[in-house]
Amino acid sequence: VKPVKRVAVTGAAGQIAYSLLFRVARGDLLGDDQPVILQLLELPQALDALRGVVMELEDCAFPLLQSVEISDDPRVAFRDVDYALLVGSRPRTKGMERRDLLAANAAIFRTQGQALNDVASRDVKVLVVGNPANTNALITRRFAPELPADAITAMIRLDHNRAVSKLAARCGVPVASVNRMVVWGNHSPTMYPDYRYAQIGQDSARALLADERWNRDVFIPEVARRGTAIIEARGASSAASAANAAIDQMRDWVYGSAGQWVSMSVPSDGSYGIPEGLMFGVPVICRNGAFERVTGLEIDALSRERIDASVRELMEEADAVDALFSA
Ligand code: NAX
Repeated sequence: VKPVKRVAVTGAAGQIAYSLLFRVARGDLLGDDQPVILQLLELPQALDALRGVVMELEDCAFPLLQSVEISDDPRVAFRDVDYALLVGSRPRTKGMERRDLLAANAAIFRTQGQALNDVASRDVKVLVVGNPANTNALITRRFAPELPADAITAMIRLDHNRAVSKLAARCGVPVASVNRMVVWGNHSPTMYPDYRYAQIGQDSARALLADERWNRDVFIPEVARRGTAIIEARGASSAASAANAAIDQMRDWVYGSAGQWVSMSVPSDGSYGIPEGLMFGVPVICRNGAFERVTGLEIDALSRERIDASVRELMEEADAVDALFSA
């Protein structure tokens, strides 16, 4: 039997976690031969609800689930963890200004970054899901200077999966035949789903689909607005699909993406005109427990415009964060 791995999940009483925890416990993240301990973090007022979720986890009798620990203290929840899925964050409430939202999350991710820095495994992999995910990840990194620069990523995989699914449907092919999809930028409406390099089997998607209007008027806006469409239809935001994307992104990072391109928000290395260090969705290939950025792609005028819009938005947030912590 493999030595047990510790997986932290924050926001563990929330709706994404309600799907995520059960899938991690049954082996969807780390494989069906990998025992896990779940270390769950919640706010004090949600611990009672979380106890109910733990009861349900127990009632599944998952063979791989060795134990479940709960806490409202990140220094307890993150102790020795190998993987951390940071799902909980402060949602925007009515009348709340963007600035206040950023400040509330800055406080959360500062504390969590410091705790990861101090008590997590030195090989920890951290995936930030809670919004604003890219900037929350930037803050986490800032306060976890002793972890490797590439230890923290933010989730753009849900947008990537949405883009793959939409392109496959348009071309009438199974999703598994689509490779080299890219989603650039922020997990926000400025994101840029880009299938210029996508392949359908051996063929170029672009050659199969020379319809630039569909790209501009349907594909890009509908992928970017998909989250809103789900809220309108379901009366609640994406949960199972978000949990699924978190598992996809972390599992590929851990076990490799088998040569496939996947989109991850990672610290920019300065290429593609994205300022170095900014947490930005880019194409990567995962192997040997690490991600390698896909380099050398051509950026045409539309791509430049879209990437720059995300850069602007994320730079504004990064500047606001700087101002908060230097004040
Ligand atoms: P819920 O409101 O259902 O759950 C969030 C949970 O986090 C709550 O139980 C809350 O008590 C807890 N929480 C808040 N602050 C905490 C803290 N400091 N420490 C520990 N727990 C804390 O939200 P849910 O639908 O599960 O979504 C969670 C987050 O994912 C939200 O920020 C949401 O915007 C974000 N999403 C990000 C996506 C992405 O692609 N990056 C897509 C899905 C989702 O919208």
